[in-house]
Amino acid sequence: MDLSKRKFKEDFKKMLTEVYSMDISESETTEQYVTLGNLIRSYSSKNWGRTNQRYIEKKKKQAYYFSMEFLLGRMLKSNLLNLGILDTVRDGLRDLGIDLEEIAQIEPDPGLGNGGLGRLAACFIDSMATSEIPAHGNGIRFKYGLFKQKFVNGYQVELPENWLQNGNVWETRKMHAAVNVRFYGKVWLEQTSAGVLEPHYEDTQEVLAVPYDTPVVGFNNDVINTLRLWSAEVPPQDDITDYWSYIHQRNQIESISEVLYPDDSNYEGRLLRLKQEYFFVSAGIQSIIRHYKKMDLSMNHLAEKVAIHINDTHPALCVPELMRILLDEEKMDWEHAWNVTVNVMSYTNHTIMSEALEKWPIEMISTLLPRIYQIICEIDRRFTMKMSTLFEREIVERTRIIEGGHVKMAHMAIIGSHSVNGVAQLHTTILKEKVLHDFFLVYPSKFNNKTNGITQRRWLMLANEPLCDLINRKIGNEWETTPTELKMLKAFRDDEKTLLELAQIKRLNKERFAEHIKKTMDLTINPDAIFDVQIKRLHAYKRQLLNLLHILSLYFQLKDDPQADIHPRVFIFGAKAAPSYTYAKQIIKLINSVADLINHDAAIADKLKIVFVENYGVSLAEKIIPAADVSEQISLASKEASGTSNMKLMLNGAITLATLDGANVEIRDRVGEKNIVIFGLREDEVYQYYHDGSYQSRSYYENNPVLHRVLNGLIDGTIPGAEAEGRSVFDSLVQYGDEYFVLRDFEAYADAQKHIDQLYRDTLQWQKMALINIAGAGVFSSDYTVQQYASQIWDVSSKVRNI
Ligand code: 26W
Repeated sequence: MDLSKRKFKEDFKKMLTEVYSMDISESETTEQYVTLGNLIRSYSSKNWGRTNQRYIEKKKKQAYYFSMEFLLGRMLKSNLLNLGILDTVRDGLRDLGIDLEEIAQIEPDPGLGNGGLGRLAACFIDSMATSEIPAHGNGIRFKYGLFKQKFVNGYQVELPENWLQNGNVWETRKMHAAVNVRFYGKVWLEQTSAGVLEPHYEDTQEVLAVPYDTPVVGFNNDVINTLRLWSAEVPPQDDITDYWSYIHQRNQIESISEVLYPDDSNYEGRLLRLKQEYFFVSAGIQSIIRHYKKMDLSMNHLAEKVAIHINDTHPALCVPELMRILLDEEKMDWEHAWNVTVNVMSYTNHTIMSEALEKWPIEMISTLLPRIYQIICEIDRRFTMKMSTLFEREIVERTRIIEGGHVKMAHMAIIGSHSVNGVAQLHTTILKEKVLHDFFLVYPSKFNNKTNGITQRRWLMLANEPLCDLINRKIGNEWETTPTELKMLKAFRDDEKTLLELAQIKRLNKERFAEHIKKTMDLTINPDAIFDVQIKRLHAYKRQLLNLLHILSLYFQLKDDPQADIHPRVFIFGAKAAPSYTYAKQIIKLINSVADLINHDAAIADKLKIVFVENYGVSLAEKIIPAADVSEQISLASKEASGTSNMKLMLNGAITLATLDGANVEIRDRVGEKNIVIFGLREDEVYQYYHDGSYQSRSYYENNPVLHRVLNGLIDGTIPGAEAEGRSVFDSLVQYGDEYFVLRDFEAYADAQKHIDQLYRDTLQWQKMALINIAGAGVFSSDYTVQQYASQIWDVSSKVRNI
């Protein structure tokens, strides 16, 4: 948008007076933040209305991305950037004696997600608006986001994350768009005079779903889409007969949108979680149908105007809910309704971990959602009947929805969608050949791959301005809208001046991060050391333990030989563990205890340091990633569906140290063997071990002297304060089979780390690798990913840019 500095300053002062009746000199950062937020909203409101108007006038097909999680991060600067007024506002504020950075830090970081899946949804909505795709997000407005993590004596402690405490400048409550969601009760079907079956309900509990809309600003294009998040409230009541029971009922209803479940990849069959899932699915679909009706088209054409995306299985109830509306409210017959539903729905799988697969006890679903359960039964009956004529019994039994007393959500999502995709090539192959092989036999053409991506706006333009400036000086800024143009950087691969500039920028970012660590943790780290980063949820399959065992081996090496030729390293961890995941919490404690030991060992000085940042999330990621030299992507091959921190780190010039898992495979293909360090078991070798059951972890403990010493270190008192955790981890690795092949991959990992150490010593060579990584990162822009969803799955328009 066009905005002069002069106009901005006037607007800002005026808004400050309007909102707070204040003068700049009296205002504090909080007031300045709210004022700026309001101003940005007023700047975008015209285009927000216009975008919606355009979609309606042109009767555009629109896509709705249903996701339990949107891990947005702070929005102030990203809105300014996308509106094209970041520099103007920064300058204008400076004139007024205000530091934009300081204001930006005041914003609470809305942590409405657990990890990769939620952050992907946030990158997607940014890219959808930027790619001019008519698509919106639909989710839950959790009052409390993912817990705040504190370390107390090295242990993770969870505190509530009350992100709405001081209000939220970005959202608008839309009372007129509220809908009712029905739970519990009895339902029966009665034939009408016209001969159609009509459901009748008794004793239901009605919940009012109130939408809060947030604008999703496209980058320099006047497009503003919508993120609609639902909040649960008590429907208005004329007469309250029993006050106390009303209060009780209100608490029960409001608890639906109270808190995000802090588990990723470990499903918990709690009733409240099922309520959350149906709540935002039903509210979202009702509001889509309401909107569709304004176009005055027959329900038979719904799939020509609406696409609904099911982000993992959490919103899989979309399938029976749309069926319910088409059958019960729109009086369609089953075949037509089913046809429309399948054409509207598409589904993404984000994990192969079997413990993450949601399945709900029949009893629970049939009590909470009696009508939905009837419909699920009918979908299941028709599926098994039809498939029995085409496939052997075992296949039908293994693919049906209702089985073993449970409703299997992934099966429902697959059967009810026209498209099923994985999130990296390897992941999709594993789905087709292993995890969902039966479904692949039944529906081969539904399966496709859409490799994940990240938004270069947040993860480069905002997080790493110095690097961004360098890139723009070298190749111009076309890459901002056509990220593959970053490949032009390759022309500078042998340009010493450019490589040294790159080194200087990394150094600057490392200094800044070091300052932050000094301030927040009172820990001194040396910017000349290699900054080695592993940031992701704590999970056994991601193998933070492998990293830790290697650190211990370096520690012992230095204790034995203080002159050992090891380049100084700072190992940086950021990770939250699910509160109920005991093993993951033990690993956190262990890392913290080893950090205590090493960081305070005067003999080690600054050769080794461990920084485990508290409360890792989007805002911390923005600080860590630009400062990273090494990107740890060391999950057991076959287990990480894609990974996305691998892409963010690569884009910021870190060198990837990885197994051939998830999208690491595609990163290797992009940059070539020489510009990435690969180690460890391959996916087929892992499956071979599963097949022949021949892995003996104990033999690695017994036969590798380095590993032997490191593992003994866990149980011989070397690590003060973590005796119980050391024992538990030791046992899991040595006695109980080492489920994720940590010991099997240890030697290869240690060798790979040695290789990194050697490579880093040659600055020019290292920066050349970094440059090739940045140059190759463009294909992993979520702009391309969503453009492929738009054209290949949703069939909605987009501004396609060539890869
Ligand atoms: C408790 C239920 C549950 C189950 C699974 C909650 C959350 C999940 C998610 C699917 C876990 C998740 O975030 N998966 C990650 O998705 C990313 C985006 O596709 C991938 O990059 C990661 O590899 C994958 O672990």
